[in-house]
Amino acid sequence: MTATLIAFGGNLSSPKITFQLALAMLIERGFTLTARSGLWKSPAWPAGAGHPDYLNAVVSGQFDGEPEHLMTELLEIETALGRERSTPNAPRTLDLDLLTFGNVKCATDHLTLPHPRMLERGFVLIPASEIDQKWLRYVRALPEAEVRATRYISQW
Ligand code: PH2
Ligand code: MG
Ligand code: MG
Repeated sequence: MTATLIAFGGNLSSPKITFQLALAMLIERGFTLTARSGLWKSPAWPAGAGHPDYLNAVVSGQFDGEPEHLMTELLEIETALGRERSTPNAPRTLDLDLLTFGNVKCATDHLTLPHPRMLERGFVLIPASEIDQKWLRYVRALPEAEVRATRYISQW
């Protein structure tokens, strides 16, 4: 079993319900949940495109298998829950990003670990820091306005 961190995001339909369904599907596929952040709301990044606000969350857990296998499961769950792929950063029902997988470092066409942009995004780092305080130092390095614009909503 390998410890792993997964980010959830969405800004179409009902992301809270979609996240609940996605987590249940992930558990059915062999993921063991150890902790989950609350639900956080933030403006769509990058600013100015006029896209709806996002809901985001991060979960940690254990997975028995290769990171590519987990990545395949994440992509299948996204598709099953209505994700359509159009242009980068287009609004989406569900985005499941593999952030870390044990100490694995890799960069292939399908998967880069750790996630290359995770240290730049408040909507990932703020929920992640609820689970593990080691991410707080990166939250402190974010622009203050970004932190203030990321609001706690509820458990889910
Ligand atoms: N995901 C994106 C693009 N922009 N903005 C926020 N606030 N949250 C996201 O999860 C997000 C985004 C593409 O994955
Ligand atoms: Mg993403
Ligand atoms: Mg993604």
